[in-house]
Amino acid sequence: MKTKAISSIFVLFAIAVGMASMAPTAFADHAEVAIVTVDESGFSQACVDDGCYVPLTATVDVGGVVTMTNTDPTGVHTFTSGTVNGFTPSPDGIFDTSVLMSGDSFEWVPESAGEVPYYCMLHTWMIGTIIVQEAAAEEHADDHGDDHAAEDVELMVMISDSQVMGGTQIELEFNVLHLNYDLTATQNGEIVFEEKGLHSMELIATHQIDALGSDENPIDVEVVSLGIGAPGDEDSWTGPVGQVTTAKVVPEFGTIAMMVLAVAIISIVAVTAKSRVVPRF
Ligand SMILES: [Cu+2]
Repeated sequence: MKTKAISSIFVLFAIAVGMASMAPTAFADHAEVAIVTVDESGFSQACVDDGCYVPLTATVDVGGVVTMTNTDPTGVHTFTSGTVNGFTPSPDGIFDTSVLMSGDSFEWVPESAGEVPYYCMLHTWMIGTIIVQEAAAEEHADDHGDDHAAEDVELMVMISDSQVMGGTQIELEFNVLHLNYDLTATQNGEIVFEEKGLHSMELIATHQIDALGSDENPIDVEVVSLGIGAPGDEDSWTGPVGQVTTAKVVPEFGTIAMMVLAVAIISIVAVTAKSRVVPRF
């Protein structure tokens, strides 16, 4: 697998799906989603905190339709998939609206599940995320015989890594706040990192591992969800429990950067019957 040294490209994500009974129209809601730009987002970065795209994180099913519209009367914008590192964009080619004049729209139909970050190539402070989920989640719910209609609770964890001073820094990016999880990393069958009951108040958590992965000796990273909620208050935790995400970490050395990214591999899943949607604290 080729990795670009300079920019933070990741790969990987994974996971999926627990369910619960809630709003019946939940799935219909993900068949299509509309994303718009915030007025004057091209002139100032004032929109950054709340999001220069609305919604900032949009969820859609695989095969659904994402309609991206530039509703900002004061400027032109793009929706370009990829990431921005500082002010340096790295388009990943998944989609690109190219320049949208005010009022113009673009439709994109995602073909695979995952988390797709995007930005505006003209104003790199404008960034957003589209979470593409398996429409199959729906059928799963039915399998549980939950006839009051189901709604997904999906947990996504994106794992990326970089080499930092002789070790590996693992960055976990979650789509929910307050995830409690176990993190284990193994290399050659030996545990090189293991911590149980971790809690992430933020969407991003980083962990330093004192080992380097290589093609021959990749590091396997495993994240197991324990539930979502305040640390120490297990009884009130919701969300997928026991979901596992793994990533095989095989850094490649770049010619320039000390930061090399690697990554990948997906996997997977498990389902729990009891969970609630979008926890709030
Ligand atoms: Cu823009």
